Amino acid sequence: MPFYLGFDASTQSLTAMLIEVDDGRRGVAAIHTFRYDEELPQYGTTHGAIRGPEPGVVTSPPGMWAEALERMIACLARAHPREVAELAAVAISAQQHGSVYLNAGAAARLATLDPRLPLAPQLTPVFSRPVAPIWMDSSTTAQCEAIARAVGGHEILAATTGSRAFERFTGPQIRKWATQEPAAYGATARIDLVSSFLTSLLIGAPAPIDPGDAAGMTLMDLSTRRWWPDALHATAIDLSTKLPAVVASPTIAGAVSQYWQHRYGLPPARVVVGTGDNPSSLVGTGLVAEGHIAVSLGTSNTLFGLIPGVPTSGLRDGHVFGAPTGGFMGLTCFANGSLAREHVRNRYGLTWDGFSDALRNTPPGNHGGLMLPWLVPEITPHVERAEVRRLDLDEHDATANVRAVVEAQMMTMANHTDWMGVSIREVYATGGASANHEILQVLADVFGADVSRLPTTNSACLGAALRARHADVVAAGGPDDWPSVIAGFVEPTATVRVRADPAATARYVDLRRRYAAFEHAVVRPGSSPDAEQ
Ligand code: XUL
Repeated sequence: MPFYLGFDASTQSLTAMLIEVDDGRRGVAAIHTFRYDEELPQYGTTHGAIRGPEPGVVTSPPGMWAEALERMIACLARAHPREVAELAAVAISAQQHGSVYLNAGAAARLATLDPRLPLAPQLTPVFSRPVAPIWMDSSTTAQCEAIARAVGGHEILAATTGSRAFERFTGPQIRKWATQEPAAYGATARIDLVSSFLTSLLIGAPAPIDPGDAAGMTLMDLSTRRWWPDALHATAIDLSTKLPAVVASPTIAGAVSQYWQHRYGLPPARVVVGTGDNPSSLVGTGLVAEGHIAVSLGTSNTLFGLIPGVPTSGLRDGHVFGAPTGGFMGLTCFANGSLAREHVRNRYGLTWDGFSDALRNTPPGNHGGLMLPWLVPEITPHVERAEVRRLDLDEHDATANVRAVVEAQMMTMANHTDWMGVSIREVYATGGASANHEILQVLADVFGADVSRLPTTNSACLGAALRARHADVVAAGGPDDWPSVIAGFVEPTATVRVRADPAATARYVDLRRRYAAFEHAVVRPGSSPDAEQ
Protein backbone atom coordinates (compact mmCIF):
# COMPACT_ATOMS: atom_id res chain seq x y z
CA MET A 1 0.00 0.00 0.00
CA PRO A 2 1.93 3.08 -1.13
CA PHE A 3 2.28 6.20 1.00
CA TYR A 4 3.35 9.61 -0.24
CA LEU A 5 4.97 12.38 1.76
CA GLY A 6 4.72 16.11 1.23
CA PHE A 7 6.66 18.77 3.15
CA ASP A 8 5.73 22.43 3.24
CA ALA A 9 8.53 24.70 4.44
CA SER A 10 6.57 27.91 4.94
CA THR A 11 7.75 31.16 6.47
CA GLN A 12 6.79 30.30 10.04
CA SER A 13 6.71 26.53 10.17
CA LEU A 14 7.48 23.18 8.59
CA THR A 15 4.56 20.81 7.96
CA ALA A 16 4.67 17.19 6.81
CA MET A 17 1.70 15.26 5.45
CA LEU A 18 1.59 11.53 4.74
CA ILE A 19 -1.12 10.40 2.37
CA GLU A 20 -2.24 6.92 1.52
CA VAL A 21 -3.26 6.07 -2.02
CA ASP A 22 -4.76 2.74 -2.85
CA ASP A 23 -7.57 1.66 -5.14
CA GLY A 24 -10.07 1.56 -2.34
CA ARG A 25 -8.46 3.85 0.24
CA ARG A 26 -7.35 7.39 -0.13
CA GLY A 27 -6.78 9.82 2.63
CA VAL A 28 -4.45 11.75 4.87
CA ALA A 29 -2.64 9.34 7.19
CA ALA A 30 -0.76 11.89 9.29
CA ILE A 31 0.07 15.56 9.53
CA HIS A 32 2.63 17.26 11.78
CA THR A 33 3.71 20.89 12.08
CA PHE A 34 6.74 22.48 13.78
CA ARG A 35 6.86 26.21 14.35
CA TYR A 36 10.44 27.39 13.98
CA ASP A 37 10.29 30.02 16.77
CA GLU A 38 9.10 27.43 19.29
CA GLU A 39 10.96 24.29 18.19
CA LEU A 40 14.25 25.88 17.27
CA PRO A 41 14.54 29.03 19.42
CA GLN A 42 18.33 28.95 19.20
CA TYR A 43 18.08 30.46 15.68
CA GLY A 44 16.51 33.63 17.13
CA THR A 45 13.72 34.03 14.57
CA THR A 46 10.43 35.86 15.03
CA HIS A 47 7.69 34.29 12.91
CA GLY A 48 10.46 32.30 11.23
CA ALA A 49 12.47 35.33 10.10
CA ILE A 50 15.05 37.87 11.22
CA ARG A 51 14.57 41.54 10.33
CA GLY A 52 17.39 43.99 9.64
CA PRO A 53 19.98 45.23 10.28
CA GLU A 54 19.12 47.54 7.35
CA PRO A 55 15.52 48.65 6.69
CA GLY A 56 13.56 46.19 4.55
CA VAL A 57 16.03 43.33 5.01
CA VAL A 58 14.41 40.04 6.06
CA THR A 59 16.33 36.75 6.18
CA SER A 60 16.12 33.26 7.67
CA PRO A 61 18.96 30.95 8.71
CA PRO A 62 19.13 28.13 6.13
CA GLY A 63 20.55 25.76 8.78
CA MET A 64 17.25 26.15 10.64
CA TRP A 65 15.32 24.72 7.69
CA ALA A 66 17.75 21.77 7.53
CA GLU A 67 17.41 21.10 11.26
CA ALA A 68 13.62 21.34 11.05
CA LEU A 69 13.63 18.84 8.18
CA GLU A 70 15.68 16.38 10.22
CA ARG A 71 13.46 16.77 13.30
CA MET A 72 10.39 16.20 11.21
CA ILE A 73 11.79 13.07 9.58
CA ALA A 74 12.82 11.76 13.01
CA CYS A 75 9.30 12.41 14.27
CA LEU A 76 7.68 10.68 11.29
CA ALA A 77 9.97 7.65 11.57
CA ARG A 78 9.16 7.34 15.27
CA ALA A 79 5.41 7.95 15.06
CA HIS A 80 4.59 6.26 11.73
CA PRO A 81 7.15 3.49 11.09
CA ARG A 82 4.77 1.38 8.97
CA GLU A 83 3.78 4.24 6.64
CA VAL A 84 7.36 5.49 6.38
CA ALA A 85 8.59 1.99 5.45
CA GLU A 86 6.11 1.94 2.56
CA LEU A 87 6.94 5.39 1.29
CA ALA A 88 6.88 5.52 -2.52
CA ALA A 89 7.72 9.20 -3.18
CA VAL A 90 8.36 12.54 -1.50
CA ALA A 91 8.08 16.18 -2.63
CA ILE A 92 8.93 19.54 -1.12
CA SER A 93 6.82 22.68 -1.20
CA ALA A 94 8.54 25.81 0.11
CA GLN A 95 8.06 29.54 0.46
CA GLN A 96 8.98 31.10 -2.87
CA HIS A 97 11.81 33.46 -3.84
CA GLY A 98 14.13 32.77 -0.84
CA SER A 99 17.70 31.85 -1.83
CA VAL A 100 20.43 29.70 -0.28
CA TYR A 101 24.10 30.20 -1.21
CA LEU A 102 26.45 27.21 -1.23
CA ASN A 103 30.20 26.95 -1.81
CA ALA A 104 32.20 24.54 -3.97
CA GLY A 105 32.44 21.97 -1.17
CA ALA A 106 28.68 21.60 -0.79
CA ALA A 107 28.04 18.91 -3.39
CA ALA A 108 30.70 16.57 -1.95
CA ARG A 109 29.46 17.20 1.59
CA LEU A 110 25.86 16.41 0.61
CA ALA A 111 26.97 13.14 -0.96
CA THR A 112 28.94 12.02 2.10
CA LEU A 113 26.79 13.02 5.07
CA ASP A 114 27.58 10.82 8.07
CA PRO A 115 24.40 9.04 9.24
CA ARG A 116 25.80 8.74 12.79
CA LEU A 117 25.68 12.53 13.16
CA PRO A 118 22.91 15.12 13.03
CA LEU A 119 22.47 17.03 9.79
CA ALA A 120 22.74 20.73 10.63
CA PRO A 121 26.28 20.77 12.12
CA GLN A 122 27.55 18.84 9.07
CA LEU A 123 26.18 21.59 6.83
CA THR A 124 27.87 24.50 8.62
CA PRO A 125 30.86 24.53 6.21
CA VAL A 126 28.75 24.50 3.02
CA PHE A 127 27.18 27.97 3.16
CA SER A 128 28.93 30.79 1.32
CA ARG A 129 26.36 33.14 2.84
CA PRO A 130 25.15 32.46 6.38
CA VAL A 131 21.65 33.84 5.81
CA ALA A 132 18.95 33.34 3.18
CA PRO A 133 17.01 36.43 2.05
CA ILE A 134 13.31 35.54 1.98
CA TRP A 135 10.15 36.75 0.24
CA MET A 136 9.42 39.34 2.95
CA ASP A 137 12.59 41.28 2.05
CA SER A 138 11.80 44.61 0.41
CA SER A 139 15.31 46.09 0.29
CA THR A 140 16.15 45.77 -3.42
CA THR A 141 14.22 48.58 -5.15
CA ALA A 142 17.42 49.96 -6.73
CA GLN A 143 18.37 46.49 -8.07
CA CYS A 144 14.88 45.99 -9.52
CA GLU A 145 15.21 49.23 -11.47
CA ALA A 146 18.73 48.38 -12.63
CA ILE A 147 17.70 44.95 -13.91
CA ALA A 148 14.58 46.30 -15.63
CA ARG A 149 16.67 49.06 -17.30
CA ALA A 150 19.27 46.58 -18.50
CA VAL A 151 16.77 44.28 -20.24
CA GLY A 152 14.74 47.08 -21.84
CA GLY A 153 12.13 47.88 -19.19
CA HIS A 154 9.60 46.33 -16.84
CA GLU A 155 7.17 45.54 -19.69
CA ILE A 156 9.72 43.34 -21.46
CA LEU A 157 10.65 41.72 -18.18
CA ALA A 158 6.99 40.96 -17.47
CA ALA A 159 6.30 39.62 -20.96
CA THR A 160 9.37 37.35 -20.83
CA THR A 161 9.63 36.20 -17.21
CA GLY A 162 5.97 36.56 -16.16
CA SER A 163 6.60 39.39 -13.69
CA ARG A 164 8.01 42.88 -13.54
CA ALA A 165 11.00 43.16 -11.19
CA PHE A 166 9.87 42.77 -7.57
CA GLU A 167 12.02 43.32 -4.50
CA ARG A 168 11.50 39.83 -3.08
CA PHE A 169 12.30 38.01 -6.32
CA THR A 170 15.58 36.13 -6.31
CA GLY A 171 17.30 37.98 -9.18
CA PRO A 172 17.27 41.41 -7.50
CA GLN A 173 18.35 39.74 -4.24
CA ILE A 174 21.30 38.09 -5.99
CA ARG A 175 22.29 41.32 -7.70
CA LYS A 176 22.34 43.21 -4.41
CA TRP A 177 24.49 40.66 -2.62
CA ALA A 178 26.85 40.08 -5.58
CA THR A 179 27.50 43.82 -5.72
CA GLN A 180 27.87 44.32 -1.98
CA GLU A 181 29.96 41.22 -1.30
CA PRO A 182 31.71 40.26 -4.54
CA ALA A 183 34.23 37.96 -2.85
CA ALA A 184 31.57 35.89 -1.08
CA TYR A 185 29.51 35.83 -4.28
CA GLY A 186 32.63 34.65 -6.16
CA ALA A 187 33.01 31.82 -3.64
CA THR A 188 29.44 30.72 -4.31
CA ALA A 189 29.22 27.64 -6.51
CA ARG A 190 25.47 27.30 -6.41
CA ILE A 191 22.37 29.34 -5.61
CA ASP A 192 19.35 27.33 -4.52
CA LEU A 193 15.76 28.25 -3.88
CA VAL A 194 14.37 26.99 -0.58
CA SER A 195 12.60 24.20 -2.48
CA SER A 196 15.72 22.99 -4.31
CA PHE A 197 17.87 23.32 -1.17
CA LEU A 198 15.61 21.01 0.84
CA THR A 199 15.24 18.62 -2.10
CA SER A 200 19.06 18.49 -2.36
CA LEU A 201 19.22 17.55 1.32
CA LEU A 202 16.81 14.68 0.72
CA ILE A 203 18.68 13.23 -2.26
CA GLY A 204 22.22 14.05 -1.10
CA ALA A 205 23.03 15.85 -4.37
CA PRO A 206 22.29 19.18 -6.08
CA ALA A 207 18.61 19.16 -7.15
CA PRO A 208 17.01 21.01 -10.08
CA ILE A 209 14.23 23.65 -9.92
CA ASP A 210 10.78 23.44 -11.51
CA PRO A 211 9.26 26.21 -13.71
CA GLY A 212 6.80 27.16 -10.97
CA ASP A 213 9.50 28.21 -8.53
CA ALA A 214 12.00 29.35 -11.20
CA ALA A 215 9.47 31.92 -12.42
CA GLY A 216 9.82 33.68 -9.07
CA MET A 217 13.42 34.63 -9.78
CA THR A 218 13.19 37.27 -12.59
CA LEU A 219 15.61 35.03 -14.48
CA MET A 220 13.64 32.52 -16.56
CA ASP A 221 12.06 32.88 -19.98
CA LEU A 222 8.60 31.49 -19.30
CA SER A 223 7.99 30.55 -22.93
CA THR A 224 11.07 28.31 -23.19
CA ARG A 225 11.36 27.49 -19.47
CA ARG A 226 15.09 28.11 -19.63
CA TRP A 227 17.26 30.74 -17.98
CA TRP A 228 17.05 33.99 -19.98
CA PRO A 229 20.59 35.18 -20.89
CA ASP A 230 19.62 38.91 -20.86
CA ALA A 231 18.30 38.63 -17.32
CA LEU A 232 21.32 36.63 -16.16
CA HIS A 233 23.69 39.31 -17.54
CA ALA A 234 21.61 42.05 -15.94
CA THR A 235 21.81 40.34 -12.57
CA ALA A 236 25.32 39.11 -11.79
CA ILE A 237 28.53 37.88 -13.36
CA ASP A 238 28.85 34.12 -14.10
CA LEU A 239 25.32 33.53 -12.84
CA SER A 240 24.57 30.77 -15.36
CA THR A 241 27.23 28.57 -13.74
CA LYS A 242 25.66 28.88 -10.31
CA LEU A 243 22.01 28.15 -11.04
CA PRO A 244 20.36 24.73 -10.87
CA ALA A 245 18.84 23.33 -14.07
CA VAL A 246 15.14 24.03 -14.74
CA VAL A 247 13.24 20.80 -15.38
CA ALA A 248 9.60 19.85 -15.90
CA SER A 249 7.64 19.75 -12.67
CA PRO A 250 7.00 15.97 -12.49
CA THR A 251 10.72 15.12 -12.84
CA ILE A 252 12.24 12.70 -10.36
CA ALA A 253 15.26 14.49 -8.83
CA GLY A 254 16.70 11.37 -7.20
CA ALA A 255 16.08 8.90 -4.39
CA VAL A 256 16.02 9.43 -0.63
CA SER A 257 19.74 9.31 0.21
CA GLN A 258 21.72 6.82 2.27
CA TYR A 259 21.87 9.36 5.08
CA TRP A 260 18.10 9.17 5.70
CA GLN A 261 17.99 5.46 4.96
CA HIS A 262 20.61 4.60 7.57
CA ARG A 263 19.73 7.18 10.18
CA TYR A 264 15.92 6.89 10.14
CA GLY A 265 15.13 3.72 8.18
CA LEU A 266 13.56 5.50 5.21
CA PRO A 267 13.36 3.47 1.98
CA PRO A 268 15.09 4.76 -1.19
CA ALA A 269 11.81 6.43 -2.24
CA ARG A 270 11.59 8.68 -5.30
CA VAL A 271 12.12 12.38 -4.60
CA VAL A 272 10.31 14.70 -6.98
CA VAL A 273 11.73 18.11 -7.92
CA GLY A 274 10.44 20.64 -5.38
CA THR A 275 8.33 23.71 -6.08
CA GLY A 276 6.97 26.84 -4.40
CA ASP A 277 4.10 26.92 -1.94
CA ASN A 278 1.79 28.63 -4.42
CA PRO A 279 2.25 26.14 -7.29
CA SER A 280 1.87 23.40 -4.68
CA SER A 281 -1.32 24.99 -3.38
CA LEU A 282 -2.68 25.05 -6.91
CA VAL A 283 -2.58 21.25 -6.88
CA GLY A 284 -3.65 21.02 -3.23
CA THR A 285 -6.75 23.10 -3.93
CA GLY A 286 -7.60 20.91 -6.90
CA LEU A 287 -7.14 23.65 -9.52
CA VAL A 288 -5.87 21.32 -12.24
CA ALA A 289 -8.22 22.81 -14.87
CA GLU A 290 -9.08 26.47 -15.61
CA GLY A 291 -12.24 28.03 -14.21
CA HIS A 292 -11.72 28.31 -10.48
CA ILE A 293 -9.77 30.58 -8.25
CA ALA A 294 -8.27 29.92 -4.83
CA VAL A 295 -7.44 32.29 -2.01
CA SER A 296 -4.79 31.28 0.50
CA LEU A 297 -4.94 33.10 3.82
CA GLY A 298 -1.53 32.36 5.34
CA THR A 299 1.48 34.48 6.32
CA SER A 300 0.92 36.10 2.94
CA ASN A 301 -2.52 36.30 1.34
CA THR A 302 -2.42 35.02 -2.20
CA LEU A 303 -5.01 34.63 -4.92
CA PHE A 304 -4.28 32.26 -7.77
CA GLY A 305 -5.66 30.07 -10.51
CA LEU A 306 -4.75 28.51 -13.84
CA ILE A 307 -4.65 31.02 -16.71
CA PRO A 308 -4.14 30.52 -20.45
CA GLY A 309 -0.76 32.33 -20.67
CA VAL A 310 1.21 35.51 -20.03
CA PRO A 311 -0.93 38.61 -20.72
CA THR A 312 0.57 40.54 -23.62
CA SER A 313 0.37 43.85 -21.74
CA GLY A 314 -0.76 45.42 -18.50
CA LEU A 315 0.88 42.94 -16.11
CA ARG A 316 1.67 45.17 -13.13
CA ASP A 317 0.91 43.69 -9.71
CA GLY A 318 0.48 40.06 -10.65
CA HIS A 319 2.75 37.21 -11.60
CA VAL A 320 2.62 34.32 -14.00
CA PHE A 321 4.38 31.14 -12.86
CA GLY A 322 4.72 27.74 -14.50
CA ALA A 323 1.98 25.48 -13.16
CA PRO A 324 2.80 21.96 -11.92
CA THR A 325 0.24 20.72 -14.43
CA GLY A 326 2.38 22.08 -17.28
CA GLY A 327 0.52 25.29 -18.15
CA PHE A 328 0.51 28.70 -16.46
CA MET A 329 -0.81 29.99 -13.17
CA GLY A 330 -1.64 33.58 -12.32
CA LEU A 331 -0.98 34.85 -8.82
CA THR A 332 -1.25 38.08 -6.88
CA CYS A 333 0.52 38.23 -3.51
CA PHE A 334 -0.20 40.45 -0.52
CA ALA A 335 2.44 40.60 2.20
CA ASN A 336 0.02 41.67 4.94
CA GLY A 337 -1.76 38.41 5.66
CA SER A 338 -1.80 36.68 9.03
CA LEU A 339 0.63 39.08 10.71
CA ALA A 340 -1.71 42.03 10.09
CA ARG A 341 -4.75 40.09 11.36
CA GLU A 342 -2.78 39.00 14.42
CA HIS A 343 -1.55 42.51 15.05
CA VAL A 344 -5.08 43.90 15.16
CA ARG A 345 -6.25 41.02 17.37
CA ASN A 346 -3.38 41.60 19.82
CA ARG A 347 -3.68 45.38 19.78
CA TYR A 348 -7.29 45.12 21.04
CA GLY A 349 -6.53 42.24 23.43
CA LEU A 350 -8.86 39.78 21.68
CA THR A 351 -8.83 36.00 21.34
CA TRP A 352 -9.62 34.50 17.91
CA ASP A 353 -13.15 33.88 19.20
CA GLY A 354 -13.37 37.55 20.13
CA PHE A 355 -12.08 38.41 16.65
CA SER A 356 -14.88 36.32 15.11
CA ASP A 357 -17.46 37.91 17.44
CA ALA A 358 -16.32 41.33 16.29
CA LEU A 359 -16.95 40.32 12.66
CA ARG A 360 -20.37 38.93 13.56
CA ASN A 361 -21.34 42.07 15.47
CA THR A 362 -20.40 44.63 12.84
CA PRO A 363 -22.21 45.26 9.55
CA PRO A 364 -20.73 44.61 6.08
CA GLY A 365 -19.33 47.93 4.91
CA ASN A 366 -18.34 48.95 8.46
CA HIS A 367 -20.34 52.21 8.20
CA GLY A 368 -17.79 53.35 5.64
CA GLY A 369 -14.79 52.96 7.99
CA LEU A 370 -11.61 52.00 6.11
CA MET A 371 -8.12 50.88 7.07
CA LEU A 372 -4.93 50.50 5.05
CA PRO A 373 -3.39 47.69 7.14
CA TRP A 374 0.22 47.74 6.07
CA LEU A 375 1.87 46.36 9.19
CA VAL A 376 4.82 45.27 7.05
CA PRO A 377 5.90 46.81 3.72
CA GLU A 378 3.28 45.77 1.18
CA ILE A 379 3.85 43.98 -2.12
CA THR A 380 0.46 44.76 -3.70
CA PRO A 381 0.20 47.70 -4.02
CA HIS A 382 3.86 48.57 -3.69
CA VAL A 383 4.34 50.23 -0.26
CA GLU A 384 7.91 50.64 0.93
CA ARG A 385 7.33 51.54 4.58
CA ALA A 386 4.96 49.84 7.01
CA GLU A 387 2.09 52.11 8.03
CA VAL A 388 -1.54 51.90 9.09
CA ARG A 389 -3.99 54.56 7.89
CA ARG A 390 -7.63 54.96 8.85
CA LEU A 391 -10.47 56.80 7.18
CA ASP A 392 -13.76 57.41 9.03
CA LEU A 393 -12.63 54.79 11.52
CA ASP A 394 -12.18 55.37 15.26
CA GLU A 395 -8.84 53.91 16.32
CA HIS A 396 -10.32 53.00 19.75
CA ASP A 397 -13.26 51.01 18.40
CA ALA A 398 -11.97 47.42 18.61
CA THR A 399 -14.77 45.70 16.69
CA ALA A 400 -14.76 48.22 13.84
CA ASN A 401 -10.99 47.84 13.50
CA VAL A 402 -11.27 44.05 13.29
CA ARG A 403 -13.82 44.37 10.49
CA ALA A 404 -11.71 47.03 8.82
CA VAL A 405 -8.57 44.87 8.59
CA VAL A 406 -10.47 41.89 7.15
CA GLU A 407 -12.51 44.00 4.71
CA ALA A 408 -9.32 45.78 3.60
CA GLN A 409 -7.59 42.48 2.86
CA MET A 410 -10.51 41.15 0.86
CA MET A 411 -11.16 44.40 -1.04
CA THR A 412 -7.53 44.85 -2.02
CA MET A 413 -7.44 41.22 -3.26
CA ALA A 414 -10.59 41.72 -5.32
CA ASN A 415 -9.39 45.06 -6.70
CA HIS A 416 -5.98 43.82 -7.77
CA THR A 417 -7.00 40.66 -9.61
CA ASP A 418 -8.81 41.98 -12.65
CA TRP A 419 -5.66 41.36 -14.71
CA MET A 420 -6.25 37.60 -14.57
CA GLY A 421 -9.38 38.06 -16.63
CA VAL A 422 -11.26 35.27 -14.84
CA SER A 423 -14.90 35.62 -13.92
CA ILE A 424 -15.06 34.45 -10.36
CA ARG A 425 -18.13 32.41 -9.49
CA GLU A 426 -16.70 30.32 -6.71
CA VAL A 427 -13.62 30.73 -4.55
CA TYR A 428 -11.76 27.89 -2.84
CA ALA A 429 -10.29 28.98 0.49
CA THR A 430 -7.18 27.56 2.14
CA GLY A 431 -4.48 28.66 4.60
CA GLY A 432 -4.75 28.91 8.39
CA ALA A 433 -7.39 31.66 8.45
CA SER A 434 -9.71 29.70 6.16
CA ALA A 435 -10.78 27.85 9.33
CA ASN A 436 -12.54 31.07 10.39
CA HIS A 437 -16.12 31.14 9.09
CA GLU A 438 -16.61 34.87 9.67
CA ILE A 439 -13.50 35.75 7.64
CA LEU A 440 -14.80 33.55 4.80
CA GLN A 441 -18.15 35.39 4.93
CA VAL A 442 -16.38 38.70 4.29
CA LEU A 443 -14.43 37.05 1.46
CA ALA A 444 -17.67 35.77 -0.11
CA ASP A 445 -19.50 39.09 0.26
CA VAL A 446 -16.66 41.22 -1.14
CA PHE A 447 -16.12 38.95 -4.18
CA GLY A 448 -19.84 38.33 -4.65
CA ALA A 449 -18.99 34.64 -5.02
CA ASP A 450 -19.63 31.59 -2.89
CA VAL A 451 -16.63 30.35 -0.93
CA SER A 452 -15.87 26.69 -0.36
CA ARG A 453 -13.51 25.64 2.35
CA LEU A 454 -11.21 22.80 1.45
CA PRO A 455 -10.75 19.81 3.74
CA THR A 456 -7.24 20.91 4.73
CA THR A 457 -6.03 24.38 5.68
CA ASN A 458 -2.60 23.39 4.36
CA SER A 459 -3.15 22.95 0.65
CA ALA A 460 0.54 23.56 -0.08
CA CYS A 461 1.53 20.49 1.91
CA LEU A 462 -1.26 18.38 0.43
CA GLY A 463 -0.21 19.64 -3.00
CA ALA A 464 3.35 18.45 -2.33
CA ALA A 465 2.12 14.97 -1.37
CA LEU A 466 -0.10 14.86 -4.47
CA ARG A 467 2.79 15.99 -6.69
CA ALA A 468 4.78 13.10 -5.24
CA ARG A 469 1.97 10.71 -6.20
CA HIS A 470 1.58 12.18 -9.70
CA ALA A 471 5.29 12.04 -10.53
CA ASP A 472 5.57 8.51 -9.14
CA VAL A 473 2.75 7.31 -11.40
CA VAL A 474 4.27 9.05 -14.44
CA ALA A 475 7.76 7.68 -13.63
CA ALA A 476 6.30 4.18 -13.49
CA GLY A 477 4.91 4.66 -17.03
CA GLY A 478 1.36 5.45 -15.88
CA PRO A 479 -0.92 8.16 -17.29
CA ASP A 480 -0.38 11.89 -16.74
CA ASP A 481 -3.86 12.16 -15.27
CA TRP A 482 -4.19 14.92 -12.68
CA PRO A 483 -7.94 14.55 -12.07
CA SER A 484 -7.51 10.96 -10.93
CA VAL A 485 -4.50 11.89 -8.74
CA ILE A 486 -6.42 14.55 -6.81
CA ALA A 487 -9.73 12.65 -6.61
CA GLY A 488 -10.76 11.98 -3.04
CA PHE A 489 -8.38 14.57 -1.58
CA VAL A 490 -9.48 18.04 -2.62
CA GLU A 491 -13.27 18.02 -2.76
CA PRO A 492 -14.43 21.09 -0.86
CA THR A 493 -16.08 20.27 2.46
CA ALA A 494 -19.73 20.22 1.47
CA THR A 495 -20.79 21.51 4.86
CA VAL A 496 -18.59 24.58 4.66
CA ARG A 497 -19.88 26.51 1.74
CA VAL A 498 -20.27 30.17 2.56
CA ARG A 499 -22.84 31.92 0.41
CA ALA A 500 -22.37 35.51 -0.67
CA ASP A 501 -25.12 37.79 0.64
CA PRO A 502 -26.28 39.89 -2.37
CA ALA A 503 -27.17 42.87 -0.15
CA ALA A 504 -23.69 42.89 1.36
CA THR A 505 -22.05 42.46 -2.06
CA ALA A 506 -24.02 45.48 -3.34
CA ARG A 507 -22.62 47.56 -0.48
CA TYR A 508 -19.08 46.55 -1.35
CA VAL A 509 -19.37 47.76 -4.94
CA ASP A 510 -19.10 51.36 -3.74
CA LEU A 511 -16.82 50.62 -0.84
CA ARG A 512 -14.33 48.87 -3.12
CA ARG A 513 -14.13 52.06 -5.22
CA ARG A 514 -13.65 54.21 -2.12
CA TYR A 515 -11.01 51.80 -0.87
CA ALA A 516 -9.17 51.91 -4.22
CA ALA A 517 -9.24 55.71 -4.15
CA PHE A 518 -7.96 55.81 -0.55
CA GLU A 519 -5.21 53.32 -1.36
CA HIS A 520 -4.26 55.20 -4.50
CA ALA A 521 -4.14 58.57 -2.76
CA VAL A 522 -1.70 57.17 -0.20
CA VAL A 523 0.44 55.13 -2.59
CA ARG A 524 0.66 57.76 -5.32
CA PRO A 525 -0.47 61.05 -3.82
CA GLY A 526 -1.63 63.60 -6.39
CA SER A 527 -2.57 61.19 -9.20
CA SER A 528 -6.02 59.96 -10.15
CA PRO A 529 -7.06 56.46 -9.03
CA ASP A 530 -8.53 55.80 -12.48
CA ALA A 531 -5.22 56.29 -14.24
CA GLU A 532 -4.28 52.63 -13.86
CA GLN A 533 -7.57 50.80 -13.94
C1 XUL B 1 4.52 34.61 -3.65
C2 XUL B 1 5.09 35.00 -2.34
C3 XUL B 1 4.61 34.30 -1.10
C4 XUL B 1 5.63 33.28 -0.66
C5 XUL B 1 5.44 32.83 0.78
O1 XUL B 1 5.01 35.36 -4.71
O2 XUL B 1 5.96 35.82 -2.25
O3 XUL B 1 3.35 33.75 -1.26
O4 XUL B 1 5.64 32.19 -1.53
O5 XUL B 1 4.32 32.16 1.01
